[in-house]
Amino acid sequence: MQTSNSSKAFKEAKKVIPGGVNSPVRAFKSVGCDPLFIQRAKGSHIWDIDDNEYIDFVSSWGPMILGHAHDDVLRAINRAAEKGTSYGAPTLIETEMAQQIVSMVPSIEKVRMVNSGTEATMSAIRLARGFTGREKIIKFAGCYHGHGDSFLIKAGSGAITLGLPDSPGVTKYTAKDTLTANYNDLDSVEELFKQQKGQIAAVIVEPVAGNMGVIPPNKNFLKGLRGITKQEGALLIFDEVITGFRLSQGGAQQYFNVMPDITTLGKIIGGGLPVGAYGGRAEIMDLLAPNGPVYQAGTLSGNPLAMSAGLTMLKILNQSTAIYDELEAMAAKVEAGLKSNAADLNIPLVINRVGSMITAFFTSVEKVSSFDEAMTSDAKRYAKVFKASLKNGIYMAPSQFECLFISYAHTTDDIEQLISANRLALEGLK
Ligand code: KE4
Repeated sequence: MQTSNSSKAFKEAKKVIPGGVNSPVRAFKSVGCDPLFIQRAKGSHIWDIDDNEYIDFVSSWGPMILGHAHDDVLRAINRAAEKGTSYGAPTLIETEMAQQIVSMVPSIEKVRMVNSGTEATMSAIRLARGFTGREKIIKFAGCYHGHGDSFLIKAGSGAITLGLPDSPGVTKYTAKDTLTANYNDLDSVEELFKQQKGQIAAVIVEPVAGNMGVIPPNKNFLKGLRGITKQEGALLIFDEVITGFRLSQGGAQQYFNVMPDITTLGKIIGGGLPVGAYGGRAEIMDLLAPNGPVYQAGTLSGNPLAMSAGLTMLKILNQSTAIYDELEAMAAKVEAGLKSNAADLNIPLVINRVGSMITAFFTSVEKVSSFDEAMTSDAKRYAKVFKASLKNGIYMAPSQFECLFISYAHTTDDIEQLISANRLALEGLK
């Protein structure tokens, strides 16, 4: 497999784009090879600019749950584009989109559209601070909520991958208002509320951690957070940018039956176009301008093309739970196949999966249910498996600390190819 055109393109890109990419994890830095430049995608497959074909398990980091270039989504975008691309004025499809989200996400009575997951989480904590009149927030080490200043403290995703969990440029005054607890450790949360009595506006959490690799919530973790925040008069924010519409039609809050005060959304909601959103009870959301004093705005928020793509996707997902049953069955097959490969070859591996979100941690610890346990992973081993899999036509996240996503477009044959490529890659570790 030759990828010389991608390497040449990367060289060119680095002359005019910092690091040659518009988002750090795309640079393949932690897997030690040049990134592939993609020319097109359809269904579960993508092609790079050297015409190599791969089965895609990155799914654009989550949005492509129905596969790439879905015919209905493309049709919707084209139809919308013919009428113009942006008006900066209210449109009927924004109301329709909001009604769709309200009908699917149990805790949301009102929702505001923005343009990315980062914008959604930044706005959600501002709203929580405005609603409670408090200034501090609690996040969890290893969780990633986008690149807003308040979140780049012990952050996950690319920040871990590149070893930059606390970014320069975040002022000490901002950092002092972000308290960090440990995922799956309710005591660490209670301790912070004790120390900072009456000062904490919100706890923001990925209901299933996806940015330190997949870490499921322990049995009472989410319910425990709900209880502590209620008792302390703080808001609970579920960052469902990954889990929203992925774990079920109502996301993680429906899957685990725990209701947050504010939910942030992204990825799937845009059908591959730039969309984020945040929503919650009307009494909270009505604090937002122009109704209330909490300001948030966006030139392209609710963009008609993005709404058309996202609404089409949500309507398909909302048609039947059979899609989620199918995703579950395929993902369970992947989990079983990877586990049996590792057992046969005696390679220490911990596989975490919730629905169609999977991570294989290259570590010999018994379980990975915390940030510290995730950090015992051997990123070099992951890199070797990543590159060997790529050579066998499997495109996975170029980082140990991300998710492998199963989409509705994946076929049994795709899954079998993943499992056999993984076996070859593990054999290469021997
Ligand atoms: P965006 O601003 O990238 O749309 O969303 C930020 C965000 C917020 N919350 C969660 C739980 C997220 O996972 C993300 C973004 N996820 C990463 C990958 N895990 C995006 C990939 C990238 O940074 O290029």
